[in-house]
Amino acid sequence: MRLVLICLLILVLLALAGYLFVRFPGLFPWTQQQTLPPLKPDSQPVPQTTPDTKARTEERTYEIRLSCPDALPTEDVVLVSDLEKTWKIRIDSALPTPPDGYFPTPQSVKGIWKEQSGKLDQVNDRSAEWTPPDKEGICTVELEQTVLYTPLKSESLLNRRLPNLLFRGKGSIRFLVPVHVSEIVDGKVNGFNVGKYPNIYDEKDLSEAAAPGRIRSHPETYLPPILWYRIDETTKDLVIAWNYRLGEFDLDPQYRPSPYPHYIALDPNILRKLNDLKTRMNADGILFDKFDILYGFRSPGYNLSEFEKDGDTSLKSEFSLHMYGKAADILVDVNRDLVMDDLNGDGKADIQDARFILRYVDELDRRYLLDSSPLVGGAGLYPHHDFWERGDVAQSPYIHVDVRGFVDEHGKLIRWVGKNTLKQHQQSQ
Ligand SMILES: [Ca+2]
Ligand SMILES: [Ca+2]
Repeated sequence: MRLVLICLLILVLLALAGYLFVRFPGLFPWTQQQTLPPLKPDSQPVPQTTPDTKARTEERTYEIRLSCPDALPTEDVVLVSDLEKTWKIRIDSALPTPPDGYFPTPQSVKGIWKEQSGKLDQVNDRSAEWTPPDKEGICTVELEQTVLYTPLKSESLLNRRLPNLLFRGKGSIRFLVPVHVSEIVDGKVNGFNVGKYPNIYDEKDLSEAAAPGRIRSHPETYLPPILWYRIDETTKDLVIAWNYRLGEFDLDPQYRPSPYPHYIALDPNILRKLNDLKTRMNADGILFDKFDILYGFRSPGYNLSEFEKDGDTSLKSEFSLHMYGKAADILVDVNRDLVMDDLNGDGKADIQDARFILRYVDELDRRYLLDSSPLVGGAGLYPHHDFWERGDVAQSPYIHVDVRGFVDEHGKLIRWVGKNTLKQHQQSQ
């Protein structure tokens, strides 16, 4: 009986101790470390199906390449050749790719387009449309984009704690906006003398032309240019198409000094034609990077004054297509001695080397004619240029090409051989 009472007392004490332990654990501090171990926060793998907002996010950068599919190809600046047009901009580069262990498609792609000037409309995350401003200059359009990748579910189950990956990308494209003809007042724009274009509807002006009938039949070719590109220290070296720089189409300031800014007209088709010609010649193994341009644009202010000053020896004509930005006098000069290279391999650099290029121009122009392309044009062979104002610079044979857009009244390509001006010049000394 006494033993039973002792057992009952022990049971009551144990029950009381159990009650106190559950109800007031603080009374048993020596037991807490064992009974309440701290939980490790990452001890339980959490399967992911959507971006884990609690997961660590690692940031990376990448580069975006933008291009304008309607423009001349260049890595540098887009030559805006139409102020009314809306220019499409697209992303040429692919989205960044994540390393192994991530969903192959991003969880989100967000883009913000920004324009310095002009009007910009975002079409979607991959493209936008830009309309030029009224003001000339270089305008930059930028795209900032973020691309979020999340780890694959299996990676989490394997207890590999991969972070979310957030790629930040940046890209930009520049446009060279020309000034409109309406800014030319009294033949001048920002101090630069453009001069006065001959009037194609004036019989007196037409009477000076070598072939007035052709001008009457194709007035659109001889209307004063609408757009004018500013050339100064910041724009002269801009690559506007393939490897051609804007300043190459300007008069050489070394020999014709006049302070910047200069302004030139430039038909993008003359650049396309030079590139077609170069590509065709390269295909035949005649390797060079680009043509050297003796003359690109010549303002009427310069061209007509030279014509009037020295009409007998000058090669400049009253309705020269150089005044319309539709012509270029070119040579191939890989060895950089300012003289046409010996392209036909006969050991001499003379008019035969210019004729060698002309055969390719003939082939191109016949193709353009079949395609009714506006790139069809005239071409002339010259044994020497007429840069008397250039002092002792070496003389070179060269070829004139243009994109007048028509052939003669008999349907034949317009071709001519220039005067041997060096001889005439020397005789006149
Ligand atoms: Ca040479
Ligand atoms: Ca030769």
